[in-house]
Amino acid sequence: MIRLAIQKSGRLSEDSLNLIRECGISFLSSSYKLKTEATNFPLEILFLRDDDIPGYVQDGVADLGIVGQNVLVEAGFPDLEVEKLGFSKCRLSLAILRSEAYNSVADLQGKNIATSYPQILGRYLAGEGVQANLHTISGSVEIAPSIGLADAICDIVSSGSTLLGNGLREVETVFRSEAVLIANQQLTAEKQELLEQLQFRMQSVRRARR
Ligand code: PRT
Ligand code: ZN
Repeated sequence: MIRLAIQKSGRLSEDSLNLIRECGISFLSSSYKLKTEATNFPLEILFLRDDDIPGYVQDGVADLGIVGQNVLVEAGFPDLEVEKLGFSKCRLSLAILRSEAYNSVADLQGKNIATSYPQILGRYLAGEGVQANLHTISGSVEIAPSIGLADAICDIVSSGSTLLGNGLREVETVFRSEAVLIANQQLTAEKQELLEQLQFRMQSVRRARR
């Protein structure tokens, strides 16, 4: 039996469940449950908040997980990634008020930047030789500039309409993300074999979708 953690309710949930189903795995799903067992594959599915998934897989509470690379890398466990899944594509971008002038990332020197991704942003700015004051906030990052809380933000963007609606413009792409399959690094031989079977099926599903 192998244990897979997926997001309980959010942007990754439906695509994660669909992928498992398309792999030919059946299970009884009910949205209020915390876990469920597959009926035709030795798989247990745990439903968790996405932020908790990398740590649980690192610690072996779950053997496998499906999570966005943004959350995985921010949590500090990039090495757990074993397979790109091709959904929930998005980017982590820097944005400023539309009325502000902007030439290059050097313009952010000494500025206040609000983000939920201080690790990824901090590394990016260090690589660009820019020193800024990062303010970590967990939600509603995009309203920070208009209420005077920050000069810029760094947040997840997909269509860009949230930025537009908050009078912001995207000025730099910091990180590109998609959903990935992650695995604990000390799986038993039996679990490793199950992981390989799952990866094989996931790759077939992706090929068939193209
Ligand atoms: O409750 P839990 O902690 O599990 O979920 P969550 O609220 O932290 O995460 P959730 O469900 O919002 O997102 C899960 C993952 O989906 C993220 O970590 C990303 O990997 C991925 N993803 C893909 C996105 C988006 N697209 C996205 N657009 N996550 C968030 N957004 C936000 C974005 O920040 C913006 O505020 O959606 C808003 C709309 O985006 P636009 O650009 O299309 O307007
Ligand atoms: Zn989350």
